[in-house]
Amino acid sequence: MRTAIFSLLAAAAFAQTPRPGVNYDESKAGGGSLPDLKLTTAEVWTNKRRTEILKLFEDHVFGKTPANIGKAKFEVTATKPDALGGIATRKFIHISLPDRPAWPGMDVMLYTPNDVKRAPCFAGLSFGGNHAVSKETDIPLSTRWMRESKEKHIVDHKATGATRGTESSRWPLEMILKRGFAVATAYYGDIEPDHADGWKDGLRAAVSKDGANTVWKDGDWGAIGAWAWGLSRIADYLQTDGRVDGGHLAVIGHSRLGKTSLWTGAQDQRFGIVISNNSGEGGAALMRRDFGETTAIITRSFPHWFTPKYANYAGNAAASPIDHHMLIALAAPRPIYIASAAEDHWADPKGEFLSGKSASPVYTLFGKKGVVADEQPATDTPVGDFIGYHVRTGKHDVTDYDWTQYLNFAARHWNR
Ligand code: GTR
Repeated sequence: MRTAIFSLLAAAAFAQTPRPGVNYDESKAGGGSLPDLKLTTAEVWTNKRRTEILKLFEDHVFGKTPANIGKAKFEVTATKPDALGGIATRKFIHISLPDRPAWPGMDVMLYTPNDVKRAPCFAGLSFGGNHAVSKETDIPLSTRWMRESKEKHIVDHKATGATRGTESSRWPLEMILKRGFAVATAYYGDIEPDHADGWKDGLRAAVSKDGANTVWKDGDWGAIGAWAWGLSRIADYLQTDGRVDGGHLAVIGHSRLGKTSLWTGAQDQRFGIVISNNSGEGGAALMRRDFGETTAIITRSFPHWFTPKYANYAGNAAASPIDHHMLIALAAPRPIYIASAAEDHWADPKGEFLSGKSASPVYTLFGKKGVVADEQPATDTPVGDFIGYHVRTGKHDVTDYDWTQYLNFAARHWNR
């Protein structure tokens, strides 16, 4: 009893302590000298350099997506033509791998605007499941593993009715649909539960010859790679749906799912726009800055997100052949948007801006302009041409302000 009380008190004290040893001092931030993008011509970039950089990210950061996973199957399981008060059609699509029955599959929720014949579409994963993204109460509750939430909406890692709509502020469906865009989303835990052993019940074990006994080696994929694979299967489906303009797909994600969105867009060029919302370390932020979350911290807290080799750069980012401006560059020449939040120091807003700025020369090769601004812009002042950037007032989150910029960015690039 005494020990239990003591450890409760200790845990409470720990929770209130600011993360020790984390640098928030701009004068101590690194990142002055980054690996060279080695730019020559647009042609050499497209045919050679891009592939080399993609391989560096496979070898050192996210691991390689296996080539032999097999063909996915798509089944439309429900269609509601008058969703969201009649403005949209809502569909559920079950994606499975018939040759890999150990993977339980994923349920995509697709909203298409009823007044558009074929709508451009945003695709992104959620942290809480389809029933958390939308407020519509007839959406099946996820039955899969759930992350524990501080608000205690989630009990025993299973979703309850109390979690309906809890992520809806991050997915302003009406606003997106009324601008003429479709939205496709799925729960990231359908692909692979997000904890150290989650892969054993997810895609990675299901497609590995050693199953849950797999020993992950340098260059093997991590959870971010698995989630990114799921987004590409959503793209496969979207390109077959008559209500979606499959030539205009954007991939979007927040935080760890923003890292995922960047890695998806790097590998899958069918996504014509890539959006990173507060992706931070391992995403848009430069690892050499060592500001806020670092490579050492992230590979200690979340080793399962990456290929094992990424941990070699803990405390030694200078030894890494990549930095994250190169991940941004992998989107080129497609438009990419990087968003930060002013109070999200953990994700290093300035480091996110600087990686956009440092990737901008790739766009010059294509006669396009990147982030344009030399300095990080003032709060709530979006900048950029083919690399959009803003730092929004407030915390680590996705807000209507963020979505307004993404919708404007997509409308501008896709002439909507
Ligand atoms: C944090 C992690 C970040 C970010 C975030 C999130 O704990 O340190 O890298 O991914 O989680 O996904 O909400």
